[in-house]
Amino acid sequence: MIRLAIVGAGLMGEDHARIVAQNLPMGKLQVICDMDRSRAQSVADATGAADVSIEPQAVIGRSDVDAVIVASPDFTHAPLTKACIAAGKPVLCEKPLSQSSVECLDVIKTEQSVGKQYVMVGFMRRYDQSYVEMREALTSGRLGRALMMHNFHRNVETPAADFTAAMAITNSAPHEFDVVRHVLGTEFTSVTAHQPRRSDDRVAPVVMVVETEDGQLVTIEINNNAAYGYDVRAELVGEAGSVTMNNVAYTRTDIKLESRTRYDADWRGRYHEAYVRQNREFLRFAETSVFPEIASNAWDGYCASAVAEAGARALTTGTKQTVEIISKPELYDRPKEAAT
Ligand code: ISE
Repeated sequence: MIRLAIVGAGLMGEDHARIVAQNLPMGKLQVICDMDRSRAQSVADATGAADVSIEPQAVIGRSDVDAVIVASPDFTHAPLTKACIAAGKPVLCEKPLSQSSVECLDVIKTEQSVGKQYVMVGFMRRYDQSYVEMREALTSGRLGRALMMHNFHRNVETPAADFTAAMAITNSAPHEFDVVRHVLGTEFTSVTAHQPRRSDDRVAPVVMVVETEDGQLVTIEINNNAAYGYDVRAELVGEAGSVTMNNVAYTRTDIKLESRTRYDADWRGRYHEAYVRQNREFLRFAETSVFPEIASNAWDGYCASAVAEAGARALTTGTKQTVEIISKPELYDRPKEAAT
């Protein structure tokens, strides 16, 4: 039994707590921590967590806490993750590890200094069955060499009034940056970013074209104001065929010459199964110290931030930007599986 602390009791902290309470009997919710005690208490009441706190650093150090899920605001992710490494506690940090690649490198250095991996980054799409099957089509060789991957990522509306086009790249697109690197088994080399014009002052879609070191082209559309529903799609094109993600809906209703399927309002329903799989792997990692084969690690968190920074520069300058990444530290070496 792994005794878990969840730091941050907002939308994602609450979702993680529910997933552990309802789906993962090998985890015990020990502490829910939030700067707002009443918010922590209401999540604890709903999920049966043993205790609440408003002190994240103290929680990380508690002897009755074996592992930590960090779901607090983005700017706290790296410092709290470093505190977990220092305390020798496995940590599942919500994405992004940091919006700054320099800060991600700081986390990497902290892990290198202890010579062991403690950090899983919450890029849950790696566990989504659609991407699992795309990756498998490549690694098995069935699809031939990968040529392109097209991605659409649409939200109903921006989460906050001050959400900008740059944030579409640094906050939403990291999911695509991570999962595309994972599916293709390669690194990005350059990015361009473009925007159509809207008729109002809402954030317009951002369309990126990203090149990989293996010569593939990746298109990514982020539309944070798509209005109609939460909609993520992708198509992986290889030399021998293509794999397209189906919309996930349990039913279709056909009435009065019309056919309807539903969209989720946000990602929690669409990726529920992926979150459950990810969190199960995290608990196993906490129990066995064996880093899960497909999980995102601190290096992956760094790569996602480095591409996002290049993407944001591409948008501001209107020019193609090189993705600068350092060479991968040995600690993060994994066998390269994708067929070339
Ligand atoms: C948002 O930033 C997220 O973090 C969610 O995981 C993602 O699915 C959503 O579409 C993003 O906008």
